[in-house]
Amino acid sequence: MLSPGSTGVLPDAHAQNMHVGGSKGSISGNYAMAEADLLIVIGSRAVCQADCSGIGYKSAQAVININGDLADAMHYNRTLALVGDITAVAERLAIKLETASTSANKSDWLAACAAKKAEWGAYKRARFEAAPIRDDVWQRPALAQPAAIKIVADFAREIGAAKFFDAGDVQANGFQIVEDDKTGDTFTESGASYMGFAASALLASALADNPRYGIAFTGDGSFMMNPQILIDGIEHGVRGMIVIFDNRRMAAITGLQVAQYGAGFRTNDGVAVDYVRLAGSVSGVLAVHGGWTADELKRALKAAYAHDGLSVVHVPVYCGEHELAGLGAWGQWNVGNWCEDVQRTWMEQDL
Ligand SMILES: Cc1ncc(C[n+]2csc(CCOP(=O)(O)OP(=O)(O)O)c2C)c(N)n1
Ligand SMILES: [Mg+2]
Repeated sequence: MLSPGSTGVLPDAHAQNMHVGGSKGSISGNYAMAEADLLIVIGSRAVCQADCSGIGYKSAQAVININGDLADAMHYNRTLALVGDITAVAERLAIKLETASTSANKSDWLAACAAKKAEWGAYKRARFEAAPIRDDVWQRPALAQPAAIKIVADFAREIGAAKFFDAGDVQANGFQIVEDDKTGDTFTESGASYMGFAASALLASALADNPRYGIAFTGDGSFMMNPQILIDGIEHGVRGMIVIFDNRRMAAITGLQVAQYGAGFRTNDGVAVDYVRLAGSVSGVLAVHGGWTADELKRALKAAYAHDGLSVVHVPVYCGEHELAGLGAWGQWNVGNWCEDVQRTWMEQDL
């Protein structure tokens, strides 16, 4: 089970990679978090995005925590802490395990996990392949965010680009979507809730000795926290792309409002912004419209990538109640009026 900051530590298709877990999480990752009777932590800081989402670890009877940080190693009760360099500890353990026999129920557990992973795979696919959905703001069908992000993530893999995910639904959908086979391909702000992180991270690549082409995935709300990146990006010679997923609202917050109170409140507006003209007004930036369909978005990404410098792609996305418009929340989040319940069940488990 991965935390959002550790996608790629094991290839995505590996049978024992149960995908991301936590308050957004996945069907398979959260299943493993809820059902495992032994928890082996490797290097986790146990912050909210990693494992304090209420879903873990209700069945765990014991913890082995391999960690370089003493405080993190002792985060849970009933812990055997193996403190030190993770690689060195893991290597010594692996040598010992070569001669040990596996427990009798291991294959049952792996089969149950594989079934949940297949369920998550089918659930994701339905959303990735969803046709554009009629949207009230755009007054026409537009791609939903999961489908649009998947297209851009696949393009990043094709060209070997680093992916930077901003705060909000863009990030939550992002780490649910990415299917990395190695570390270092995806960067999130790991729960710091720093709106504007993605564009800033892209700008930082201008300082690198060997800069890598990067794609910043950002929402309309987060992008407007830091639009000066367009000027600094040109000034410092960034090569990369900013993709703005525009739902004309702070959808992550609308989603919480609807889930907690049954209504959205002042997290959207009626002000249209033409991000192609806004970004295109900065000399040196190539700005293109991302279109309304998968094919149009793919063409826009190619055009943006062909520009030897900083480019911006404006992708209007659907936002609403349609079931294919989101990747779901599979955990319990310790926020707002949920806190009491989440904390009570957390304290009950005594881990
Ligand atoms: C400075 C700051 N204010 C408020 C928040 C809370 N917050 C987290 S995500 C988000 C909205 C993000 O909106 P957008 O970038 O448009 O992404 P969307 O959720 O719509 O995809 C807000 C307000 C924050 N993280 N940082
Ligand atoms: Mg938004």
